[in-house]
Amino acid sequence: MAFSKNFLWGGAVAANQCEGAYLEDGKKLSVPDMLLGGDVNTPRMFLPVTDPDAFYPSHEAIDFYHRYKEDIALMGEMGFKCFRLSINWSRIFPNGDDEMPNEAGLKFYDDVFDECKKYGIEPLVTLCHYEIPWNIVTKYHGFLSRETIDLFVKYAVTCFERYKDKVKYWLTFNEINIPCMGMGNGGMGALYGLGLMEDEDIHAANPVRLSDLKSKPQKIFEALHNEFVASSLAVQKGHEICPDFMIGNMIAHTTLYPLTPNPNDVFACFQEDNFQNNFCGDVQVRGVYPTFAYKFFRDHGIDTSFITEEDKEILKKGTVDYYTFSYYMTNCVAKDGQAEKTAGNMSAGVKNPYLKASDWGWQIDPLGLRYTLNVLHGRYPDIPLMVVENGFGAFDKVEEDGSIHDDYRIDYFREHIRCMGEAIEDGVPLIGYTTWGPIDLVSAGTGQYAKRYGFIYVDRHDDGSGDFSRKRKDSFFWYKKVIESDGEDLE
Ligand code: BGP
Repeated sequence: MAFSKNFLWGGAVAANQCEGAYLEDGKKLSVPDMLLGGDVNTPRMFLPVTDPDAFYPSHEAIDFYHRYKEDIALMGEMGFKCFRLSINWSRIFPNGDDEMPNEAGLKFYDDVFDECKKYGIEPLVTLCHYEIPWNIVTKYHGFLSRETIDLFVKYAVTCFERYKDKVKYWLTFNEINIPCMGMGNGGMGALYGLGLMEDEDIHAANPVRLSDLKSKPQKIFEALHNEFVASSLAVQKGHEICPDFMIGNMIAHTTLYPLTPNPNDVFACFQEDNFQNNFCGDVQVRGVYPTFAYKFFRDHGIDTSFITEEDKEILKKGTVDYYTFSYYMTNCVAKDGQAEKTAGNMSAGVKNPYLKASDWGWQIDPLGLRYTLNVLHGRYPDIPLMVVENGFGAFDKVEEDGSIHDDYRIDYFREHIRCMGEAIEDGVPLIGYTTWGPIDLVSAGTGQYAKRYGFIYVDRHDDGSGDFSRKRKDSFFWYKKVIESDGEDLE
């Protein structure tokens, strides 16, 4: 049997994409609350002030805040061993820099973790899944300010102390490498990941497309450095509070292949892969900046005096206990910029002629997951790995009798799980798998509800209609069987 009895099977969500209740019980605005919905052809827009007439998908999301009991019961019914969720920073410190935490926010997550426990579900908690309080963006320019390091560490310590008896598995920042997508050209990655915007965008008179935000690379890499330091300090504090904590990093891993065997393509791919996929992991797992990062900074005229000797010590002492990543697709890289492009998670890539893609242009590559797991184990041989996001965004159709036949989703998962099992047989220490969006939720990239990932359907639509009721899709019963059989029964 490839999968052990204690393999962590489950699903993953983010607070801002499922909770809603965006100003309830003391919570204040955070980054995603400022974003409108788009679709595959329409980018999400940012509005500096809340427009009462506009539709903001995260404001109500799927109303998990009021329905978590029903949702966790459904996950329990599927046999989940693990539920990855994030704490919304602005529920705990509504402005990010408040003196005292907000008790109502702390209590909400106590209740959620207690509910998980009822079903024997282990929570896996991301401290920051794009949920930087809006006040930190406007007052501190996100992680560009070193003060934000202290604010994050105070928030992390508050959570560690409060939940130390309920939560063992933690992640510091979701997809910390997204500012490196597109070689650090700003935009969505800088805002989501670092809370970083230029003043002219923060105070823009008209809506701004996320793809048009223009943070400068010098600021992006300085802010990213501060985030590494914040993450490492949180790891150290967490271990002081509870030596048993498992605290990990989280990387958006879009695995890259050279488009052709032309050495120019191979080397371009090597460089992009290093920068996009390996740079942040190396800092967080090995505790040092890789040499290729310094070369990149030199080539791009980035002054690295922000990497102080004292910070280097912090990075060395605060390395992570396990490496986690999201895996949705692979893309190609070509030296020649004319090659045909395809869409991707936060960044576009070059189309692979051998792969099919989802309706959003994300290429489907199960074997790529086996390859990725082996490559990562080779790079970080001393720590376990976990796939904390993988899934298939698709349009679902509800039949007249209420059933939802999502065999395309089952096919996607079946092949990815098969390849994970093979990777375990290859010798990869994989400890768990949480699918993205076990329940339909708001898409981070497009803000859509119509891009559905769930085993559980939610009656909520892009025009704001729907009664939020939940339904089991065919994939619900299939995944239950997979978990019950420890990954043996994939039919
Ligand atoms: C990852 C994010 C998630 C999630 C997922 C799917 O990048 O960590 O928050 O949303 O991608 O992407 P999307 O929602 O754009 O389909």
